[in-house]
Formats: sequence, C-alpha cells, structure tokens
Amino acid sequence: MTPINPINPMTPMKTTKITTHFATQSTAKTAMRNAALAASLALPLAALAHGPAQPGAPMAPMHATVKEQKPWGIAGDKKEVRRTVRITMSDTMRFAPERIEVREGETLRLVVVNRGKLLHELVIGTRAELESHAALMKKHPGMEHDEPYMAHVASGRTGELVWTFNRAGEFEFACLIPGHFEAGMIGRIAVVAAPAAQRR
Ligand SMILES: [Cu+2]
Repeated sequence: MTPINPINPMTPMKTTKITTHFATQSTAKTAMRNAALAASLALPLAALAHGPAQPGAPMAPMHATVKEQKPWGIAGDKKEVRRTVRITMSDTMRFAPERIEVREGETLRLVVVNRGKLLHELVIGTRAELESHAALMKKHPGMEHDEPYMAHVASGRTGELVWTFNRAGEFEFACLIPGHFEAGMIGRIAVVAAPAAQRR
C-alpha cells in the first residue's frame, strides 16, 4: 500500500520509491553474485554427476559427443570394436567374470547383463575414483549420472558400453549403487601395455 502523505493526502510520498529503487538494485547485485558463486560451486559436482546442473542452464554436450581422456581410457568408437566381452551382474553382488584383461589401445564392447532382480550398474574407473563416486552416491541416492564408461542396467535387461583402454594399468569396474559397492560388487581390469611401449 502507498503511504498517505499527511500534508497532501492526494500525493503519494516520493521517498518510498527512492528506497525501493536502491533496495532493488542491491538485491539484484547480490543475486547476481550469488548466482555466479553457485555456478562456480556447482561445477565440480556437475563434472562428476554430468546431469543438467541447474534447470535453465545451457545444455552442454557433456558426453557422447565429447571424448574426455580419463586415466582408465577414453570413450570408444563402435567401428573400432574388435572384441566383445560379456559381463553378468547378479543380486549376490558379484560380476562374472570378475577380472578381464585388455591390451593397451584396445576398444571393447562390454555387454552388461543384469541377471538379478535389482538395478545394477557397471562403472569403470580407478579404485580412488570409484570410491569417491560411491561416497557421493551414498550422499545423493537419487543422483542421476551417465558417462560413456558406465552402464545402468535394469533387472533382466542388457546394457552396453564401448570403451577404448588407451592407458596401461590396473583398473576396476564396480556397481556404485549404495550397498552394492560395500558388498564387494567390484571387478578388475588389467590393461596390458602395448608391445611398443613395453620395457625390456
Ligand atoms: Cu549392483
């Protein structure tokens, strides 16, 4: 409501308008600063979660089109696939096989079969990466994420991923659904160095 001017009740007081103007301006500035801060804080989480960080934020092509080199490899091209490895997942919280061996530079098609009644997933990474990701999923159970190095597979379904193991080393694959990782739903991937890169 507009305050009544006691001197002339027909003229609304001007002072209210001025203070409102200042208040609006400083609020807008603060909001902008907060938004910038929120955006910078959201980045590390968004990088992990890779869902749309904020509604209304521009949709960046975060996966499929962008191939990001990871310590455990890079998203593969289907036409580079020379070998398919089938891995089954079960409610006993185990993968079969539990260990696969890959040559450095090899692109694998991983066909991931869920024989259980629960949702399972296969996520490739280093032990450290998988552990921190599992901790994050425990904190945010509904967290949505999708990356070229993971496959979420519903009960009775089959998922697939194509990955190029262009870094030699010992890596792991795991189901990071809370409880499953802790129950030992972890497998191992040995990426054997290519002959040219091998030391004598
Ligand atoms: Cu699982």
